[in-house]
Amino acid sequence: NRQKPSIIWFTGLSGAGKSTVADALERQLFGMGYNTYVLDGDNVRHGLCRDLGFSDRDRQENIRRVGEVAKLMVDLGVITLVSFISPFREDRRIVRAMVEADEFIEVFVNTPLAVCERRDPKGLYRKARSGEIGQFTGITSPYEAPESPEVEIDTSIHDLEETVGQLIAALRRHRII
Ligand code: GGZ
Repeated sequence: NRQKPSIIWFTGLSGAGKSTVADALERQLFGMGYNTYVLDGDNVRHGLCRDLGFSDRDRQENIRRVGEVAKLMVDLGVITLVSFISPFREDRRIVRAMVEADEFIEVFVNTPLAVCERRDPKGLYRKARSGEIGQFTGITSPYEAPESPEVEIDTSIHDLEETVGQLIAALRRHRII
């Protein structure tokens, strides 16, 4: 199997489905024989970025570090799936510019805020509404939607299997796989 090492960058609100989709896509790609890795808050914010919180500056630094690691993974020949809210357009642009133009696929997980808030799997939206936690993306902290993402998905209208199929097709179209 031939693969083009690249960064598949998932951006979207908390609860939009980024990690679920990235994990399912990784399983599918791994099953097809590709060399893949998932970077997300679970493995990064507890280690590499455990000194960072959710201020604008900390998010910017979080994304910068994740971008540097993703670039190293690409140098190793890996299809690297990256799943962070990454709310700022400028920070995503900087990471995009770190690799070749055809090595960065931005996936906008455009699940409506109302749906994310209804899902509220960790109760964070409720806490954000009550003021228990501050600077929460979509409520008290901004989310800047991508203007021209390579792929756009919405987990409120398509199930996981359809969404993964949509992404596999996009990766073929972009000659990643
Ligand atoms: C947004 C927060 C916040 C605040 C904690 N704002 O749904 P989750 O829980 O599992 O994923 C969210 C995660 C966001 O971390 P990222 O590293 O992806 O953010 S960024 O790219 O902006 O640096 C959420 C949880 O952390 N979380 N507090 N205030 N999300």
